[in-house]
Amino acid sequence: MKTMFKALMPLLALLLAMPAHAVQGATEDGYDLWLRYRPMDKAARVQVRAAASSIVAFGPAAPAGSAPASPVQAAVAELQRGLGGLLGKEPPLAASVQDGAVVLATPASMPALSGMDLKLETLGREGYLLRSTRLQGHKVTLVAANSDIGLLYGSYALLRKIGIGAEGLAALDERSAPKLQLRVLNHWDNLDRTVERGYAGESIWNWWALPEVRDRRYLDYARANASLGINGTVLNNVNSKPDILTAPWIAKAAAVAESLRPYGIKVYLSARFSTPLELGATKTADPLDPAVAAWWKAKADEIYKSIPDFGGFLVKANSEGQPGPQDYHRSHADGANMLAKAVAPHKGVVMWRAFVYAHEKPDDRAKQAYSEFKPLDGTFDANVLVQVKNGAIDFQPREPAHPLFGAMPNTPLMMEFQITKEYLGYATHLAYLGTMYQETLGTDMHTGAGTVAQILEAGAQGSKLTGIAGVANIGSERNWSGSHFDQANWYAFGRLAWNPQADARALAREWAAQTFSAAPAAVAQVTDMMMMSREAVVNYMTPLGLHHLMGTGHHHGPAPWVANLERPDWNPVYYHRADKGGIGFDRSASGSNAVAQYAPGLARQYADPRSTPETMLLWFHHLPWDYKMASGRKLWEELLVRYDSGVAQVDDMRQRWARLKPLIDARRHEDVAVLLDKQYQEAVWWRDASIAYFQSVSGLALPAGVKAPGMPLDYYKSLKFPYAPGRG
Ligand code: BDP
Repeated sequence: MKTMFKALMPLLALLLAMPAHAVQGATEDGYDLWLRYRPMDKAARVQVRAAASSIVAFGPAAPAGSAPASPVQAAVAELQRGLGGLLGKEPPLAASVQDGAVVLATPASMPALSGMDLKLETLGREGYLLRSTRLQGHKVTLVAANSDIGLLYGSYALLRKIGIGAEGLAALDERSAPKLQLRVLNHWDNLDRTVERGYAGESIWNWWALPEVRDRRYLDYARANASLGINGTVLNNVNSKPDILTAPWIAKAAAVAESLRPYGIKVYLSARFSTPLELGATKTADPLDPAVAAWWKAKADEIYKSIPDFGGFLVKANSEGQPGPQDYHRSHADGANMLAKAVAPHKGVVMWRAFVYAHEKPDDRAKQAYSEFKPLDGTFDANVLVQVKNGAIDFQPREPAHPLFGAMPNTPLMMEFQITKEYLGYATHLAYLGTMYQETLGTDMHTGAGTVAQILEAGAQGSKLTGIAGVANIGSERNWSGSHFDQANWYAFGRLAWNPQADARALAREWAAQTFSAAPAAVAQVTDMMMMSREAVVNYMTPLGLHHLMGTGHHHGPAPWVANLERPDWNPVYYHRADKGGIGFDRSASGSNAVAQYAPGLARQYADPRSTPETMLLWFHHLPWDYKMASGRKLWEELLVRYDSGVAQVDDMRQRWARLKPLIDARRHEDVAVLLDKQYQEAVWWRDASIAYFQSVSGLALPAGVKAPGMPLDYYKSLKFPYAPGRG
């Protein structure tokens, strides 16, 4: 007994030393996301309570038990829930301003604000101000905004501040307004509830049961998004079906829109360009045909009758087999403008995707979007945004920023990031994408307009439209995203949509504190894991600028050997071009000259392997295997080092996570540990298969100390995954 007690002593000591928030929730399943609101430690509770002991809001309160019907009701409900959880006691609603109250007010609901020099005009429609101040003689925590939705965003910001353990509220003075106007999720959700490139179960939209049955989850979805400032969602896949625009489906979309509206989230739909033709309503889908334009106009009117604040259409046209205006020898602008005219009277927008490439064109796939869209600059209607993927190929683990950013100054460009990890290990691999997003957003395009973030924020000449989209990683699994850490990518996307210049590390820290534990040791360790995670994936999958090496169709696992697909630009060999002489895609002037699509400053940098960042070396250059790298190693050796370091980084993450066990609730700790083990195995697989293949083409020996692949190349080639998820 005595020895047992002795053995348990260190654990006991650890438990006693831990703050209250560290060890709760042994059975947490991740459903609560970052809105967990677990009790703070006592000292902090006392402090915060003094500044948040009641809530004062104006306007009708929500009837008990019913879902909020307005942003203010949503804000009150969230403050009660959040402060109730964090402080252990739900603050009551007070009828008038009193000491210690959280007061939610706009100049309209509280005219006194106008005389207080709060500079609310700097906040725009959606911004907010948080301030400890005196109001009607009382010391209060003021959440002020110009609109009710600003109050909701401000309330979430206040809860976030408290949740991450920021110092007391006594000297609070913070203002924030979103830098982009449209902050939108793109669901690639099909009408049969499958999700294209989804790894988190079925679609959360239970289309079959809608519109009568509204899953309670829609409300939690709205809360999570509003907490980040996301204000739009495209409900269905860009590979769209005509049915979505028929009356029964419009009714379903309207029901979802109604659930999301109190949270400031507008619904958009992906439209298939040939819809009227396929529904038999017109004889063509030619955008210049008056009957076609009239059909779309009437359709828009019909949608707006059910969804008065409908956001508009997202369109994938003439891309990967989707129909589009080019089928009728019309331009992308002809197509987009026809749809834009249909929604314009209702203040809707068209988000027209620039993700186009055609195998009939022998040109480098990386060049095609720019070649097609740049000449159209300035020809789009005022309510069209061109939605551009972060890079010129396709959501690879690392891509240089798309050359279109900064190249179309007269057209509002919208960023499209992928949150779901189609090419970064599905929901299995830990890869925090905040760093990836920041890398693109922080790229100076050398056009004189600054970084991609600044270009997005500035928008187009003479237009106020700005925006960003993220392909959602949300599904019906309890933890929403397929793994706990993938929630961080939704979070980081949303926070960067609000402020594209935010710092990925700061966001990781915020997320970790709210999601796992606010204990400083846990936050630090989780943040460090997140910050190294994406580079680890790049290292074991696509180091040094390699890209598009994944398995065919499902995109799972390595397949650099694939060379037999119908379209050349679907084959990995098209991208890595490895042979006896060397490896990499020559996009300099001696090759495809894709570098010339960048502004001169950047083009010069990318044109020369010596000035190209090594992380993108083989994206832009084909180099001999013995090319001398900055490290002094030969390219072949460097490649091997990178593969090894990717695997080692996953092992490191695994060990860091194991050490966190005492600080993380048991179930989620176990969930993550299991996935890290699987990630490790898959990292080894990527390394081994890639080395086996590149060795087979280079004919080079493995230097001493490099572990040989575990299996012969043919083994890796023989692996098949007919049931991999996400095929839609
Ligand atoms: C690719 C996906 C495919 C999408 C396409 C797109 O593999 O499922 O339809 O992007 O963005 O990466 O349209």
